[in-house]
Amino acid sequence: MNKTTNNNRIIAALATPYGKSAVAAIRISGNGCIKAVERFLSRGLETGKLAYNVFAFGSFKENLMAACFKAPRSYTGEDTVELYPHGNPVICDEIIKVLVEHGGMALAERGEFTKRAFLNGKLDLMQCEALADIIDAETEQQLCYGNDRYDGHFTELKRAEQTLKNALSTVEAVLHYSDELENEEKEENVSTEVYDAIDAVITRLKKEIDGYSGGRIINDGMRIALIGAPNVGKSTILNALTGADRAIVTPIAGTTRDTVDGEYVYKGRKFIVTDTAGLTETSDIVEGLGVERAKKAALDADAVVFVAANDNTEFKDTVISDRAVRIYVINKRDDKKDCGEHYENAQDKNDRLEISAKNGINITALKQKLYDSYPKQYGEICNHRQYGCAVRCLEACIAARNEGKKAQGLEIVAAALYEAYSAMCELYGEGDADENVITAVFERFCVGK
Ligand SMILES: Nc1nc2c(ncn2[C@@H]2O[C@H](COP(=O)(O)OP(=O)(O)OP(=O)(O)O)[C@@H](O)[C@H]2O)c(=O)[nH]1
Ligand SMILES: [Mg+2]
Repeated sequence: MNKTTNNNRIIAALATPYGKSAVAAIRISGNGCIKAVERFLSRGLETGKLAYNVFAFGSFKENLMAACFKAPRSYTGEDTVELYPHGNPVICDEIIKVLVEHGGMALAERGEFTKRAFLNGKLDLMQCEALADIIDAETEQQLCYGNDRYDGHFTELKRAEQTLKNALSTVEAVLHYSDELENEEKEENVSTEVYDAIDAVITRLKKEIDGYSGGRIINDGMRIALIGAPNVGKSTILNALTGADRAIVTPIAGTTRDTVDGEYVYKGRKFIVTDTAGLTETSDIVEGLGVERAKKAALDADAVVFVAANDNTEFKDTVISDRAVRIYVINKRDDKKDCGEHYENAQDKNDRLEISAKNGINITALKQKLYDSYPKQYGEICNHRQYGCAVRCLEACIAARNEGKKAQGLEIVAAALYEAYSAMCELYGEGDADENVITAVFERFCVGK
């Protein structure tokens, strides 16, 4: 998407939830909007000042607070107006109707204000994603992580982008401005500094890519699969962990057929637990499909809780991802006492945590064990789009380095470096970013943001 193609129509939207509240906020953006809104106000707006005003049209009248911000010193980088009427849908609908029908404004699309901030260079794409994560945050950790990314606390990737840019211009300068030199001489002119710089970027990218699952888990929650034979108490564990009656529990083996998800937050971290059908050999078609889904849940999980029961039912194994954590739990130990917050004190023999899901014994210990499994390492990358850009950049850097070693010609090195640099630009939404990617990012936002 070409950043200069910003459509400059004036947009308006309710920025607060639709319903009754003390105050609501209506946001308007687009150059010329201050004058356009002032037509309906009893007095003029003063930049950066929130002041009492009256919005009136025909027989409709609303006493409200209003403020305006002049381009480029506003959130969107355009002239903006914010109106704070009473939080009543009838009032807000009427104001927006007047603005659209008589003020020539358009209703804003999802995330359109932030999209304008991006198109006007106020925010990069990574910051926009961080903002969406801040708005979606359900836990303290998600909020901190979003704010750290939004505020630019992670600097390494941006530095790597600059390093690549410098390396690319060095290589291109040699290519374009030393026509009289032979290829080998040109090669020598690209100092080892360029290759050292690429090596540094490779090291950094590998670290970032390794930290991806950590970032994703903070943002989306840690995915836990409960895996075991039928009737060991997996559904009871799901209910105990989430403190809700999520899954059906009966004494009949094979009760759970489909996967059932539940969520909980423990000490500011988010966990998504998937209860699964008991792993068993079966000729029953429905149960067989359930077993397939259970195996898939185990494969997709960040932590797998293998459950056995105290009645000699054994652990069932299944394939899990390399990075996933394994936790072994023996359920139905009804005689054990709750150990409170510290699982170290729990009956944790041979790394097998003994619990009674039915009586809530050592459930806190299990939560603590899962909490301790949260990845310690994470960086700036936390979603699939960002991961894809980082991998593309890394592959191109490795190609540039290998071509450099083989001395196969500077043109090839330059092309690989260009590919690496454009992957970084894509990460931050710089240059001609793909319209579909941009649309997908801003569709995550609500209307009015
Ligand atoms: N005594 C005792 N019974 C339990 C405990 N946890 C679960 N149960 C009982 O074990 C039976 C099976 O529990 P579920 O939670 O449905 O077991 P499941 O592993 O989900 O079973 P499937 O869905 O068939 O795979 C039920 O009667 C539960 O009440 C426990 O800690 N102690
Ligand atoms: Mg079950």
